[in-house]
Amino acid sequence: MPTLGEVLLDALKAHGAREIFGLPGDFVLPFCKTIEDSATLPFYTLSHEPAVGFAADAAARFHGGLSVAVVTWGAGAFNLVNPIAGAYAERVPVVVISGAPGVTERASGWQLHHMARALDTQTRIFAEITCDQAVLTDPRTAPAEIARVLRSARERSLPVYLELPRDLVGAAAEPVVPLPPRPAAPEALAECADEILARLAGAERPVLLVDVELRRFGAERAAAALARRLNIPVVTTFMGRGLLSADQDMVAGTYLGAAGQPDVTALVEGSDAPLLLGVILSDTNFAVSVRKIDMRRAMLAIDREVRIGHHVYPDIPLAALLDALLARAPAAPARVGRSFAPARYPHGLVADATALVPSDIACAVNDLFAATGPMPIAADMGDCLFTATEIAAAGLVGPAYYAGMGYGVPAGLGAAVATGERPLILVGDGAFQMTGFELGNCRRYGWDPIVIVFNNASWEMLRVFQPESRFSDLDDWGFARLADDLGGEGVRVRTRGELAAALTQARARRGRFQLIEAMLPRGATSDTLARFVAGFQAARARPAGSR
Ligand code: TPW
Ligand code: MG
Repeated sequence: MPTLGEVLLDALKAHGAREIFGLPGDFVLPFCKTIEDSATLPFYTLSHEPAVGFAADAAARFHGGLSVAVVTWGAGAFNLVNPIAGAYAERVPVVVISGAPGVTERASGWQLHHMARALDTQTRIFAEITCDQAVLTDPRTAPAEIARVLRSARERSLPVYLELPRDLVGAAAEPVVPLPPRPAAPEALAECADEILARLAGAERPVLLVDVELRRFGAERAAAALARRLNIPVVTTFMGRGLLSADQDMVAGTYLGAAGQPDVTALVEGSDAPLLLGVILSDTNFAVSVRKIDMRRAMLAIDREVRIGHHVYPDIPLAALLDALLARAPAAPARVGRSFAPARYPHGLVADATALVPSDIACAVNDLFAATGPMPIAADMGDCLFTATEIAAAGLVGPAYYAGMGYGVPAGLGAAVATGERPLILVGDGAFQMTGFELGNCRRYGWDPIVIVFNNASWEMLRVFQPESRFSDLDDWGFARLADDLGGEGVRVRTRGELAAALTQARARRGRFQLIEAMLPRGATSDTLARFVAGFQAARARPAGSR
């Protein structure tokens, strides 16, 4: 009979996990040995657990399935709380596997090292930020528990938690039998699809607003097909930026409310039938809007539910809904002619000696991609994320809703693993201070991302909201010079010409990470961030109730 460690790995793979990120410790050493010896899934170790969580999160986002974060109990797992909270908020199915004291140690009644308070403290904390959990203390029941937990992760596209006592890794266990997905009730699905199509057909200005759940459930092409069939424009949310990259002709842009392009904002806010597919109703997605969306007319599909007006259809998986809509949608376009212009992005950077501003970076990247093809992008929190919305859609991941700093660099490493392609990482100097050192792991694994550090020696995002505070001034750490010692190559650029040249050179050099440190003046923000701040302040200035 196989061991519990082995059947867990086989089950992860059978449920769509493709890789494991981790950081070993004694409570998880036996399982890490099984990971390595079995070679069921590739195993990448990083330097600090937050990076393990962010890398797994980004890998799951890019390949659209489960990813795995393996850590030791207590000191290791608690370091994973923030990335998993972010994954929960942004609906990413990361499987947390924590080693744990053995069942015999658990019974000893002693305080164990790494124990914060009680044996179950960690489990209870993770229960808040995962959708299903199991502590695998019995090899006989473990396979069924693993099956349930992994199905939950896939069905809800949320993180889950498994705790594996170290003395059970080698215990004999039956293979995990995957549970069948729970389907939608057919009549409810049919009624729901009919109601949506009737509302769309009766509307003058329908719009499809799409967000990350579409990618999580592999339903982007179906959404694009529906939009094409009905000739309805598609707008992505801020979170959903980069969705439908294979069907860009259908995408009118990114909805940023008052901070966005006015024609895109008008499409959404002026719609009399907005269909919101997988949309997280968050303040970054919506609060900057002046009028917001007319929610009485909106149809919202999220978390296996569809809300229309004042009623709810439960148990409607997003992919099943799209299939049902496509099966019923009229074959001929209801509207003739295109009523929207596809999104526009800045390009044609003048490569002269003018000092850089953030939007120049978007422009230079657009030029680079146009010349040499797109790259997957990982962006951190900060103005780099707003700048990323000015880059013509490639695959993009960023913490657009949870907004946690430190995501960008490790997420780029996860992107390298998940896509097999060379990623572009956009990160501010403040965020780079948090997790930039993870680039030191590139050489071991042969990753060679291009990293653009937006160095304004500042927490600029904080300064724009509270300009008087001196604590937002950071030191200039000279990141380009660090690159060599970490196994990469670095260059510092100050002008548009230097940036364009550095990007071309970075693209041509393979095998080592390429760090471009873009020196930006304090106080200079991207065009998008400037609009976001203006919209935010205008919303704040209005009396409550009129927002
Ligand atoms: C984990 C609060 C949001 S943005 C920001 C802070 C401190 C400054 C970012 O500085 P950076 O980028 O990276 O130099 P830029 O463009 O603003 O100059 N701790 C965490 N997450 C968040 N969001 C904060 C603090 C914050
Ligand atoms: Mg900064």
